[in-house]
Amino acid sequence: MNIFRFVHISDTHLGSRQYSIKEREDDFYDAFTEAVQIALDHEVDFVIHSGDLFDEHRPDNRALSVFRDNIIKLQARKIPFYMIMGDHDRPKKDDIAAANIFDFLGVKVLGLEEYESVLHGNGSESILIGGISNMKGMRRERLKSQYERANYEAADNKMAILISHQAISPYFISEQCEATSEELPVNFNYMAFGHIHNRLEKRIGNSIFSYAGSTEIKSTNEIDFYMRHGKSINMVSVENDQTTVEKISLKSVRPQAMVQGTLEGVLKSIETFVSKNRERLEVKKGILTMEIQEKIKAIDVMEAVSQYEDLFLIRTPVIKAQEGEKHNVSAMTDSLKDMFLEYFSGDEDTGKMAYEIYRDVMDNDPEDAVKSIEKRLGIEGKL
Ligand SMILES: [Mn+2]
Repeated sequence: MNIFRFVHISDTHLGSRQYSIKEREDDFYDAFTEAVQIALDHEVDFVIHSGDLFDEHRPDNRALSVFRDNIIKLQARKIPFYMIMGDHDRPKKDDIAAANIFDFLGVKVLGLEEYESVLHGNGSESILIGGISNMKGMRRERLKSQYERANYEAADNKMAILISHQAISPYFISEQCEATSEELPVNFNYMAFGHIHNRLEKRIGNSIFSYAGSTEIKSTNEIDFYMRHGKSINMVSVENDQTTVEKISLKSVRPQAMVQGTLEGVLKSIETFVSKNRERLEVKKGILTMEIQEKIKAIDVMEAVSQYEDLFLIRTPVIKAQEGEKHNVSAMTDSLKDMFLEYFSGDEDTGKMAYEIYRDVMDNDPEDAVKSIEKRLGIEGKL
């Protein structure tokens, strides 16, 4: 029988603690545990994870133990866990991936520096699983040739899945993308992608390309999408050249309300949110983020919203009293490049340079970052 069923999970960011709230760390564990339970309940053949399993390359011990506990459950049913590294959990050059510690429990980390594959199953009843960990910064230029290699290998296999963790245009702001959709391989039945936290699914010819999305809300700019579509994982089946994907919603995700305006306006918005989402809030208390656009003391705002303490964990409000200080709360984490340009306003070259140096540091191992910065400043080898 040539059919394989698996779940595609992504961007679980175990160990992440949003807003420094203790409950927010547990939420990421809950969502991952729920995702694994779905895999167990559906008796899948294997699990695919497309990167950012952990929030950091040296995860906290709790994050490691939550991962271990879940992998033990999968191992007991002989369900292997195939994964790659995202930009968050990719180890430094001379280290191994944290997830590698659990290789004896059926965890297989694919392709750290180049494309790598395994066959799941036997002979004619097998499926090729190829993967390449996140390639950005200095590694980015190698991505295209690795995709070509992957494509070449997939052509020889009847059924094949690719796992990758990249920003692909036009699905994301092009300045932050490492490849375009035209550069993707075409011979895979399913392309399991990670990195973009809002879910996306595209049919490309006979194949399906999908960002499964993060399992919890990692950043405030995911809140809108979450409130409309929820968070989910993909249940995928590949049968010869037919691929089908079903989105399965996660129930453990904590709802979040982000509201702004005068105190009176904010109170109205909260009321609307509560009446629309009461069911979700009864599963798990929500988180309330407020920006108050009038002159008022934070303590008075907290007093006014104290009636919602049973439904929300309430964050200290941001008060924006002055005209001109107003800005959209959800836009806070949008284009970082614009923030740099704004900071160096009037000096566009310096703004651009600062942003590029920032990217050098974020995207590379330390030695590579230093090299890249020296090159930018024209002082290569002079230090
Ligand atoms: Mn991520």
